[in-house]
Amino acid sequence: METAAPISERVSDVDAKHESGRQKIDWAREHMPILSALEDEFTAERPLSGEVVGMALHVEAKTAALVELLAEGGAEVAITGCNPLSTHDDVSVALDAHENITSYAEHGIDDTEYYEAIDAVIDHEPTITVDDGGDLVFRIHEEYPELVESIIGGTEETTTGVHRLRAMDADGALDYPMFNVNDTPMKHLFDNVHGTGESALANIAMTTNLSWAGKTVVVAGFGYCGRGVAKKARGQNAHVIVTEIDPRRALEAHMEGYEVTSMDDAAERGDVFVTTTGNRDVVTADHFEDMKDGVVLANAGHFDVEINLEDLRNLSVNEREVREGVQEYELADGSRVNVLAEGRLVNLASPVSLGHPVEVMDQSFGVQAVCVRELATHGDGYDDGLHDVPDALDREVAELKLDAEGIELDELTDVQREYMDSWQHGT
Ligand code: RBV
Repeated sequence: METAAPISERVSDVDAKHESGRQKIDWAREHMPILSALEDEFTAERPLSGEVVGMALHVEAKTAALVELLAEGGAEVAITGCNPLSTHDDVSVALDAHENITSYAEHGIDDTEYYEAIDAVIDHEPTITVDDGGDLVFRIHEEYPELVESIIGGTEETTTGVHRLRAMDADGALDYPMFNVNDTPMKHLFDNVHGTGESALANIAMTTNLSWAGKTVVVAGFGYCGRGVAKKARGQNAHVIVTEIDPRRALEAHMEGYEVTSMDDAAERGDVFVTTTGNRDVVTADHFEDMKDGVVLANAGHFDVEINLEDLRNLSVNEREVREGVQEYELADGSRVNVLAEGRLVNLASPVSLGHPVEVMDQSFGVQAVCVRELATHGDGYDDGLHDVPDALDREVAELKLDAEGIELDELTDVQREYMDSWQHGT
């Protein structure tokens, strides 16, 4: 099978890219106290010695800080992107310059090249896999099952990847242990809520240069990402409408003070639509023709399936780029629908995108780092299948963050501990 060459052999101006990539990584590392604390431990103890870590993540500065930490911990690392538009080539080149890191990630590659890069990572015969969206773990199971034997385990970063893994686990088809990083508190309570909320809105604003104030913003899905987007949009003085398919989540959104209605109803009322459902066909032919002229559509879910672009193309009589990262579709009645970042996750795939804020990724990647350490040091203790992140590891990352912030915690007294552990105390 054809596999990709490392990025440094494919792009021009390698030295200049290296320099700007290095600068971006250094800035990020400077603001990642959790990874810095782990760096001291990893360089002293080298817990990942002898491991080969294969990764498919958004290759940009914060991810690079994680990759370098794993290399400092003794691992050989091979990495590629998990989305064709989220890679920063300069960061990819800077990573590739490290003696124990090979990066295959390149911006703007097509589907064939994307999988050639995944295959190139798998060619390193990883003993541990780190995924965002599950492309590595699924590819290994489907195309390289002979490698499963030598894999200790893996980790999964995002909601969509965890959905896929759950389905696989339920079928008994997940043949090595995987940590569900997304669902651990130190990840989704911060990354999905604040990270997606802040970065999706920031990227939509920067890509369009339009204001939130006074706009009607339709947020599809009130999961952790949706509630972050809704909260931050309200904070920017938008009127927020939420759409849901789950009665409890719809009620939560209602009790948070948002207007809740169907997408059919919201279609004609929104100025900006942000999808965060993780599902396909959320905005479709049923909706485009009802929309206001000049409406803005963006997706903040992992895959580019939430806004049905095929439907939109079929309905449109004209299509053009009206601004970098903004594609305008003109419908037969002359009304125009603007789609950002080709319907790919807007906070990472728009031309100005930087992904989630640094501090948030410090937490998510702190969890990733301790999970990789756990696999390298105690991986034998986990059966095949999907596992929660052990609570002690999640707590360790929280404590590192509190330390870095200088935030004090109270401690239970012995009497309090006894009270909490007892079922005999009553009124
Ligand atoms: N995400 N990564 C970044 N490296 O800048 N920003 C967001 C970054 C992750 C986030 O954790 C989320 O779960 C996933 O991207 C969706 O693909």
